[in-house]
Amino acid sequence: MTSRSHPIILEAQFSYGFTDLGSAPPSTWPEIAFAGRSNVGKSSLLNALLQRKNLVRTSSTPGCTRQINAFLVRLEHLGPLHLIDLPGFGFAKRSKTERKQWGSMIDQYLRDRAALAGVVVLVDVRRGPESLEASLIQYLQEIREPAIPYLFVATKVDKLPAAQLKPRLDALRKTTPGRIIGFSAKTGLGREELWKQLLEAIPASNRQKACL
Ligand SMILES: Nc1nc2c(ncn2[C@@H]2O[C@H](COP(=O)(O)OP(=O)(O)OP(=O)(O)O)[C@@H](O)[C@H]2O)c(=O)[nH]1
Ligand SMILES: [Mg+2]
Repeated sequence: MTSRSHPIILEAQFSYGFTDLGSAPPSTWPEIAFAGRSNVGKSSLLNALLQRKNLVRTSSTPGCTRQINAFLVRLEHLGPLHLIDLPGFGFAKRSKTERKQWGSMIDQYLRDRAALAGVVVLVDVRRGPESLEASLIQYLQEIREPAIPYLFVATKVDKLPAAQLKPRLDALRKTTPGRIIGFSAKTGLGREELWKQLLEAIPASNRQKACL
């Protein structure tokens, strides 16, 4: 790596989408998944992270992402990795059957995807983690040994007046397990810190596969 704190993105492209793990291609590269309520900003965060305006479809209507979508990213001096955009949790407007199907699709992915190296849990900075996110974290700790690493991101920080941001993040840090990074897809705030954490989650064996 150079001295810059975020990697140089050589390529970012849609790789595959699936609704059933059985039909997903084998996991070739480490995967980092982005989870959170509908409309919290998962797809927007991926676009901001990859510095691509419309690579990942976003929408002001909750429930936009309906399948699990994988984006292949090639970074300078690092092996490739997949960033995984998960459909949002807890979207009440779907039918019960559909919600159940979605739940089991995400559940199966988190439980069985061998390449899953970490989960980023997104919460709106104004809401913070609630019981839904707490159950997700607990679930992540139960389903695998060793547990899948996770990290919280507080999204849409640009919606808070600047003077309120630090006190709000300080308050969230006191009550949130593990690390929480403030992020704005609109201004790019938090992007470097998030990249740094993501790269730490990638298995060392893959990090050494430099020079593609
Ligand atoms: N102001 C502001 N708006 C944001 C930010 N991130 C996302 N949004 C807006 O929030 C809405 C939802 O964003 P998405 O990225 O589609 O949310 P999602 O979590 O992928 O939603 P689902 O696919 O439905 O689960 C869109 O209108 C975005 O423009 C942010 O950092 N700041
Ligand atoms: Mg989405």
